[in-house]
Amino acid sequence: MTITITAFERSPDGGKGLARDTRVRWALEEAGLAYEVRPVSFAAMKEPAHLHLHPFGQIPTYEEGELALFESGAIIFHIASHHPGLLPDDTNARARAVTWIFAALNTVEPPILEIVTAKFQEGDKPWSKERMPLIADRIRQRLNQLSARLGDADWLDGAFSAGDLMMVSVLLRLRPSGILDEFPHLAAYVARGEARPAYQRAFADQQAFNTRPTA
Ligand SMILES: N[C@@H](CCC(=O)N[C@@H](CS)C(=O)NCC(=O)O)C(=O)O
Repeated sequence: MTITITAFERSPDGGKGLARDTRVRWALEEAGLAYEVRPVSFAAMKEPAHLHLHPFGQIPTYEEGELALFESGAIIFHIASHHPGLLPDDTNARARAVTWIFAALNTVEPPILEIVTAKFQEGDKPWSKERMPLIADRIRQRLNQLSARLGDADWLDGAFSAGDLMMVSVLLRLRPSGILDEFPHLAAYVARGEARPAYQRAFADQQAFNTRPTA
C-alpha cells in the first residue's frame, strides 16, 4: 500500500532537516518503507482539504490506504508498531521505548520550542531579549537531567529505538542555539543518531526536496 506523507512545499529552514517531516522520513527509512511526499503550501495547509487530514493545519500527515494520521508522535508510533526495527519485542522494553517517545515530545521538546516562539513570533517585543536567557536555562535544566540519565550509553534504553529517534530529532532543533554543545554526552548521542544510514537518507531526501528548482 502506498504511504504518502506531507511536508512544507519549501521548509523555512531551507533543508536543514528541522521540519517534522524529517523524523517521519527517518522512521520510514529505518523500517525500510518506500513513501511519497506531497508538498503543501502555507496557504493550502489552512484550507479544508488539508484540515480534513490535519485539524490544526500543519505538517506532517501520513496516509496509508484508508488510514490518515497527524502528529509526528502518533505517526512514528504507528510505523514502529507495525514494522520491525524501531521497538523491542520484549513487552516491558517496548513500553519503556514508547515512554521515551512521550518524554521527547512532552518534556524535552516544549522548552526547546520556546526558542522558536521567542525568536520568530515575539522577536519584535521589547521584552523578547530578556526572555531568552530564561528559556535557555529551562532547556539546560532538562538537558542536564537527560544527560545524567543517558550517561555514556549509546542509546537511552539498550538498543536504538523509536524513543531515540524522537529524542535525537527533538535535540537536533537545538543545534543552531549552540546549547547542545554544552552537553558532550548529548552532542555525541545526537551525532550517533545522525550517523545512522536511515537518518542520512532521510536528511538527504528532505534536503533535495527543499532545494529542488522551482517549476
Ligand atoms: N505536534 C505536532 C506539531 C506539528 C508542527 O508544528 N508542524 C509545523 C512544521 S514542523 C507546521 O506545520 N507549522 C506550520 C503551522 O503551524 O502553520 C507534531 O509533532 O506533528
